[in-house]
Amino acid sequence: MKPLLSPRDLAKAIGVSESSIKRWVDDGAIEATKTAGGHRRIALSEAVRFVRESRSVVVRPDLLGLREMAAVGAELPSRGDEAERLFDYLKAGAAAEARGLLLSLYLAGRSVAEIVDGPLRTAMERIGELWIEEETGIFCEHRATEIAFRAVTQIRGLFAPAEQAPLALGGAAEGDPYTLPTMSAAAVLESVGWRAVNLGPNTPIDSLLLGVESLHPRLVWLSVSAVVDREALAQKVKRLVSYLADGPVSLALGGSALAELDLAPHSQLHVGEKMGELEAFAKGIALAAGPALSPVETHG
Ligand code: B12
Repeated sequence: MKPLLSPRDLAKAIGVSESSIKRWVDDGAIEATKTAGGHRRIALSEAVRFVRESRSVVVRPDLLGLREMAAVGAELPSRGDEAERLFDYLKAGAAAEARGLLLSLYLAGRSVAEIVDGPLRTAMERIGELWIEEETGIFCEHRATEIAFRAVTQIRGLFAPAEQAPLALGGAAEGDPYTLPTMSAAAVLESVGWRAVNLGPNTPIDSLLLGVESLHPRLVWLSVSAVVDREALAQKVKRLVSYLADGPVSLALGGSALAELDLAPHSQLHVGEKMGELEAFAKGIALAAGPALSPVETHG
């Protein structure tokens, strides 16, 4: 992906004149920096924000460093068919098409949370049923997970969180090998202006605590998609909750196996079934804390 674009690149990418882009920059509709020689340069994250908000059509995605979008063409599937189309790509191992579809949905204005909770989750659910009927099911599942992971990583790469943006830290619990949910949580948080440090799958709760002590995040997320020792993990999560209790750090929990832990409600504990809830929760924290914590840029 290109980190900085010239007005000419962006103009060609969305099929408008270079002078229009320069005018929008000068009017403040597009944020840009200037090179030592006085040339306007637009950050990719800003170009993406503009494309989404102005509902521009990307005609030359390669100029944004997003050539995968060309693989799906200009015609996006209708809402009801998105998951089906993604499932077909994931099942067939069509990596560029899968990435192109998810990127296109994002550039067309859908939020990261909507994409993850919608087509991505549904397509992965269907991928998860393949092993029951097909010998190649597990092969397909592993390949699809890798393709989806890379797609979410690529979307995450479109954000450039500001240094002063609030920090979130999280991962998948110990014994949990699932990579997509926790990576998606990081992408969702960055899409609404947070900085996110994802510790990834199989993160010991004690290591998460060490991370809290050293990084001082404002929000901690924990995704639980697989539980090995129910009792032991429930105890550790309870310890995490009481460690964070009454402090400034909020805890968000979710994941398809979270219910197995049977956690009692707690004022510091925010349980969600979808990424949309994590997004709303993060936005709420930033709003309640006022400008000191408010994300600088919001793309959601
Ligand atoms: C990929 C996958 C795997 C991969 C994961 C690889 C990887 N690198 O991540 C691997 C190969 C490890 C795997 C292993 C197994 N799997 Co598996 N797996 C899946 C699959 C297909 C997709 C999961 C996924 O990533 N989904 C995409 C994410 C984005 O969606 P999500 O997990 O639903 O998360 C959503 C919410 O929970 C929420 N959320 C998640 N985290 C958080 C966090 C916060 C804070 C919030 C607010 C919300 C939130 O938002 C997300 C988006 O809406 C699911 C299918 C399914 N129905 O889920 C099966 C599935 C979960 N697996 C299943 C099974 C049976 C297994 C195995 C037992 C298979 C085996 N015989 O070995 C093992 C067990 C592993 C273990 N240690 O427990 C079953 C579970 C059935 C059950 N309920 O018991 C499923 C449902 C498949 C099926 N239909 O049979 N699996």
